[in-house]
Amino acid sequence: MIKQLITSTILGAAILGSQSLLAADFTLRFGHLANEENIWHQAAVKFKEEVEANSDGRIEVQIYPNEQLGAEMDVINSIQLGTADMTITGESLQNWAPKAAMMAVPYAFRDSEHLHQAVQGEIGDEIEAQITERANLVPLAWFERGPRHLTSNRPVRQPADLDGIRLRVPNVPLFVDTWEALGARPTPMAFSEVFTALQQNTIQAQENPLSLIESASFYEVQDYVNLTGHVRSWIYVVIGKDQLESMPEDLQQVIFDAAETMQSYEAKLFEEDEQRLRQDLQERGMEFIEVDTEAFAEKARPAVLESLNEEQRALFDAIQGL
Ligand code: 2Q2
Repeated sequence: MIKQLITSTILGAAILGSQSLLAADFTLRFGHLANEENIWHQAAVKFKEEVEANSDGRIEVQIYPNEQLGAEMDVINSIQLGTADMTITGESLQNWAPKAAMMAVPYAFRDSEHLHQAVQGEIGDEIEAQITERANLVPLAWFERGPRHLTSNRPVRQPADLDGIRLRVPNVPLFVDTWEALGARPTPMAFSEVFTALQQNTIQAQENPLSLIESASFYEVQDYVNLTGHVRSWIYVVIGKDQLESMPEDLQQVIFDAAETMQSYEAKLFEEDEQRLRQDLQERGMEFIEVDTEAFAEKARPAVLESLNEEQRALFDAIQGL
């Protein structure tokens, strides 16, 4: 009898213990465009660890870097259809929610502090609300990004130096308008295609923060970082609204808490990264070019203003007033 009891207790414990090996109640498929080297990925891993530990394994997070789950626009569509759950996205959301254009308006933010004020105040709230309303996505965390710079194989100091250069931009209508006005030939393209397109000379330039220039190894196919600093921006980690709401409240709280931890973890990595990046890219052979940023801003400004619709213009003015 005693022996039987012990046996069944051991058996019971074994079954209970093995529960964590069984499928979780919820699986979150989290795809993003950066690779494993990038701090976005490291932040995503932090989120996964937190969620899995704090939900006692009831939620599993699967991370797919390098657009393995699809390009940015495709993953957004997949989340809306329910075949993916989370991603990292920003100004591309203007294709659904026009106010998301404010996340990356050329020459809109004076500095990092100005950007923080916008994101953390009413302007950020308004943008987030529209993203949820129009794209059915809930922003969970935001990351500041380094300024976007133009890379190329010839130095660009003045807008005239662009001289019709074929330039890849993300799927962001405002970027297309701006670069056309500056005298380049912008082409929207998914991030995962950029390296090969540069290598094959289908495009001759691209623009991104130093962080992605480094992690995507663009230094292998581009010689110059032209310090245009034309865009300051932030990005959101988003989850499908339906997916979030399908979870019981205690698990939703686990998600929110993990997102908060991820956000501060990423902010720390971002600070460290920004200090290291320029030197690293120089060591890898890239030359940094000082640019006549005034000339660029002046030439771009009318195109930027013209491409803003009424609601975007109102928000843009509010940002300028901060
Ligand atoms: O160049 C890229 O693809 C990124 O740096 C984009 O700016 C970013 O992914 C935006 O498309 C965000 O929505």
